Amino acid sequence: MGFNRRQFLGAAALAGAATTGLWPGLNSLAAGKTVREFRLTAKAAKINLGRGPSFLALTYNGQVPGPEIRVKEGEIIRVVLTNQLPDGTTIHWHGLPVPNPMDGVPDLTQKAIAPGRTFVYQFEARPAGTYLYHSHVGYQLDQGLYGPLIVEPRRDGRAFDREFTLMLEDWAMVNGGGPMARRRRPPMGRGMMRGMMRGMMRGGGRGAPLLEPVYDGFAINGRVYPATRTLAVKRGDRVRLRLISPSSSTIYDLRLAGHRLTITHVDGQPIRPIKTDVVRIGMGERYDVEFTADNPGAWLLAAREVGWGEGGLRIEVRYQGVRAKTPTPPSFDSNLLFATYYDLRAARPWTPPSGGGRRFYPQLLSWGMHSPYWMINGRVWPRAETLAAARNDSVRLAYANRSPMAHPMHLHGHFFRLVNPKLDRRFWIKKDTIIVNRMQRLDVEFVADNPGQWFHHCHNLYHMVAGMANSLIVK
Ligand SMILES: [Cu+2]
Repeated sequence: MGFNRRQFLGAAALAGAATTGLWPGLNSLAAGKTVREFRLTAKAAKINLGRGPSFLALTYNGQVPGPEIRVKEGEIIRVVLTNQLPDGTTIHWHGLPVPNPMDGVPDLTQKAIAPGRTFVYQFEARPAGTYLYHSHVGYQLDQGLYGPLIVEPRRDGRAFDREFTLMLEDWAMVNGGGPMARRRRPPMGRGMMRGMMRGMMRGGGRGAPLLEPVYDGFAINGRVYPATRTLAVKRGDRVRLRLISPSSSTIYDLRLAGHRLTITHVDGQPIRPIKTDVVRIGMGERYDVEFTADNPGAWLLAAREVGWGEGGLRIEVRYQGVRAKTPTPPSFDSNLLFATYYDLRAARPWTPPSGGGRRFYPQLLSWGMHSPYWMINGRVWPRAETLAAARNDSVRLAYANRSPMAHPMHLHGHFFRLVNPKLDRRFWIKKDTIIVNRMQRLDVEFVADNPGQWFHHCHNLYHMVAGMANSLIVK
């Protein structure tokens, strides 16, 4: 997304002294640190994804995705957000453990910013990694309010020749975006379940949460193939892709034809590099992958949408000097190497905490058979449980998914570790969003070291709005 970055640096990157005294809890960060200021205006704008109709979406600065925010680890990010929407809005810095008042969850960490008003977010960019920012109000994320957020390490140990940031987007190309789509998709595509969901939709009534739209465009960086920007490589290049999913209700299996990928980071955090043919990426997840350009040609990086099948998300990777007209798509049929969460291990060992209490919270993920609601432990946000932890407690969340869909569960303000009984605890991987497959049991554990009340929810936006959320208080 170099084009976004240039445009943006000219307008906004300033260095200067941080303001002190304005932001509770941030004074200690101000002294002597470089402040990077970015100006974002949330507004409706007509967009075109290069294929299909032009339509009204919600945008930052008139573009989708929003401009790339890229800083160095330890710098202060300062974002001046002006709301030109007819409704309230906020920005959440997905994955970054920011101070609670900066976390951007309406009615939990701040009041939604009213139309016409401006709000300043300011926090230290740490740790390095691939993140995203997005609105946390209603369905605004599915209407276009998101952008990439990259925190570069002070020193990058991994050498590469080219880097591309790819935002993987699901779009309903109607005025107003996702939630305005007429066609909805039931949690299971066919049979009995579909009949039940139809009943639910009729019974839902006004103000009831929506089912996921049937998307008519899968875009990368705001462009639908073949209007996507081809990734140009040279033979011998080491290429890094930062894959980010701001999609609202699509999980992708991605594969690059002609190449094997090496995963180096999950949710921005380094792992021991591991080869894979397929990368599965859920809503809110990020993967940094690399490949060596050792197979000249024109190739497609393409996805299958898990549970839905229909392909659509794709982009071309083309070697310099290659004349082939049509790029070769990947096959998903042969015996493929598929690195799962449980195959991954952290790059560096960590020391599990010894002090602090222990908390254990079962989290049953379920679906209301006769209601349009999605639940954790049978409860619908905001009438949900509050999980409590004292500072530096070790907290375990034990997910049990008793529903017909996968749920990418996301915790704010913290990274958690995936409990992996096959592995020495010191190498458990660090994530902030994790797919819990249907009928799966999966545990995560974290140290509650960031005080405040934090949102915890399914990152399928339609499930979140339909109640699949609760909160964690760290005192
Ligand atoms: Cu869900």
